[in-house]
Amino acid sequence: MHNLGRTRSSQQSNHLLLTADTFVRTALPGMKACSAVVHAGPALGTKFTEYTAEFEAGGELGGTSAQRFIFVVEGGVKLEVNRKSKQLGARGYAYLPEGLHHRVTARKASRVAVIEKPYQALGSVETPKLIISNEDAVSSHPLGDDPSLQVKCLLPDEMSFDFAVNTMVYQPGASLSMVEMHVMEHGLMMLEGGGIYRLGDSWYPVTAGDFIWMGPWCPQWFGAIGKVPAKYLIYKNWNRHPLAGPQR
Ligand code: UGY
Ligand code: MN
Repeated sequence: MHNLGRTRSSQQSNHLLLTADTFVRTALPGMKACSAVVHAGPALGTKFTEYTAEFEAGGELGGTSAQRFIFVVEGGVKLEVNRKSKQLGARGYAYLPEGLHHRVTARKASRVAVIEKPYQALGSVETPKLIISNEDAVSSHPLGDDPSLQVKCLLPDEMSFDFAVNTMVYQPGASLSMVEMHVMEHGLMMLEGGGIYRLGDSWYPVTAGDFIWMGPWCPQWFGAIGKVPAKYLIYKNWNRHPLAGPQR
């Protein structure tokens, strides 16, 4: 049925909500049998890029000059790096340092969240190394003292990393304990369930498949609604002084 121009998607100066009905697919250089739904990038004012790579069977991701983080949302991919080959199933992820040549291919139709960011070096601190893992292998901790809101940090707590990627799982009825306002920006992919996201001065119903960008100091709060837990994958810039930059 025609929706007469209505959508939950919304673009505002300090946040963006993109719902699947408004996704537009595009090819990025080097992609084969694969397309990208670009959710956020410098054209929006961000310091990172995030997109969903949608692979057909036999598809391949293109290259990047930046550091890259991939998270398998659905299906599975083969990662070839350092003359080794590794299969990443659902919830498998990898951190690929800037300049490390690699190939990502899919034998079956798959969806992968891809985050890319030019690396911001930190004096003499050594640059981060390759990581290949699965979210299932990471232990969770409660946010604050609320056991109904569990966080998994997918990257190590080390200053060498200039960004963080976490998953957050809210039991039905759980919420952030405060309206957060902070210098970091976020890229957020709703993976399961849903609820209400406060972004700036608006409250949005959100559900699995949605993407949200939150700019620096964007007021943000989430409460999970429904009978199943709500889960999202969330990026933030991290570990760098606010005066650091430009990145290149
Ligand atoms: O890490 C965070 O800043 C996180 N608590 N923000 C969010 O969930 N909107
Ligand atoms: Mn936050």
